[in-house]
Amino acid sequence: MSSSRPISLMRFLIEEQRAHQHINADLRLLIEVVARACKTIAIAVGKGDLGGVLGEAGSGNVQGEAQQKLDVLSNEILLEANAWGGHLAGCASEEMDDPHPIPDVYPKGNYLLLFDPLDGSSNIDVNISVGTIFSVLRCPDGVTEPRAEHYCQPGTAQVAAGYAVYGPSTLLVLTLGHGTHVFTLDRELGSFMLTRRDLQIPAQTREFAVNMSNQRHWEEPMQRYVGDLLAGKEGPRGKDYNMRWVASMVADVHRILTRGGIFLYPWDRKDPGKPGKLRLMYEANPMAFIVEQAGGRATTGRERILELAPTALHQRVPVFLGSRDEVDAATRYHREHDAAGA
Ligand code: P6P
Repeated sequence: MSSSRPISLMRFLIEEQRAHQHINADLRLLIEVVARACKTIAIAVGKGDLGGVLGEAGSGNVQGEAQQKLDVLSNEILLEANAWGGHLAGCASEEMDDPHPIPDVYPKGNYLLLFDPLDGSSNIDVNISVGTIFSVLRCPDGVTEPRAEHYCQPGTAQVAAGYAVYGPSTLLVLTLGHGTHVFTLDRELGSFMLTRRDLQIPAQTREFAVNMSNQRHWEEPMQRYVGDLLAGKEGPRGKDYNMRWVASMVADVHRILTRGGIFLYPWDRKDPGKPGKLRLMYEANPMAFIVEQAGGRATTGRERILELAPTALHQRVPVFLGSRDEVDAATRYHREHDAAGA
C-alpha cells in the first residue's frame, strides 16, 4: 500500500505507543472506544429529523438547561461504549449531576473520562455543526470508587483530550500531550484517518469570536479590548478585524485551530454569580490542552486555564483561547486593568 495514503487512528496510536512511553494499551483502547462512540453519535446527528431524535427530551441537566434528545442519546452512547473495556475507573458528564461508576460486572481501569457529549446542542435543530468534547485524567492511586473530588484535577494533569466535530465532514481532533492531530472520518472505511499531524495555530489573527449581545454586561477591560478590535486600523490595534460566532464551541474552536483567531467567553454581569458560561472540566480544560499543544494560548483573561485548581465538577470559567499573540493581548488588557486598580 502506498505510503502516501493517510494512516488510520489505530495505526497512529500504535505508532505513538511504540515511540513514546506516554501511551499504554488501556489509554489506546480508551481513545479507540471514544472515537467509535463519536462515529455512532455522528450517525445519529446525521439522521436529523429522519432519526426522530431532534427536539427537547423533556428533561433538564445539572446546568439548568433543557436537554435535547440527542444530548441524552449521546451521553448514553458514551457511557455504554466505555463500560466493558476495563480501561476506566469512572466517567463524568455535563449531562449528569454526579460521576458515573463503572458497573461492578466489568473490570475497572486507571483512567477517568470527562465529556460534554454533545456541545452546542441548541444548534442541532437548525442543522449547524455540533460536537463531542472529552478529557482524560488518571484516577488517583488507591481510589476504586472515584467521587467528584477525584475528578477535580488541574488541566495540566490531563493525559489526553479531544473533540469530534460533526460538520460537513466528521473530524476527531486529539492530543496525547505530543502535538495536536486531526483525523477525518472515511465514511466508506468507517475509520478515522490522520489528515493533519501536529497542527499549529497561526500566532496572529484578524478574527475574533464572541457573542456581542452580551457587550453591555462585560467588565471594563473586556469592553476596552473588544472596542479596540472594532476600532480597526484607525484604532490602537492598527488593523481591521473580522468576527465570527457559531455558538457551538467545537465549531468555533476548530475554525480557530485551523486558521487562527481568538475565542472569547468572559465573565459578565448578566448572571454575576456565574464566573463564566463554559465549564472548566469538560469544555475549557480539554480545549485549552488541545490549543496549547497547537502553539496557542488559553487563559481566563487573567490566569492560564490549565493551572486552575478545580473546586467543583461542573464549575464554570471565563475562556479566552486561540492565537498566541492575540490571547496575550486580551490577557494584558485585564492584567493592566487589575494592576491599575490594585
Ligand atoms: P451563547 C453551547 O451551549 C455553548 O456551551 C458553547 O458550545 C458555545 O460556545 C456557547 O455555549 C454559546 O453561548 O451564549 O452564545 O448561546
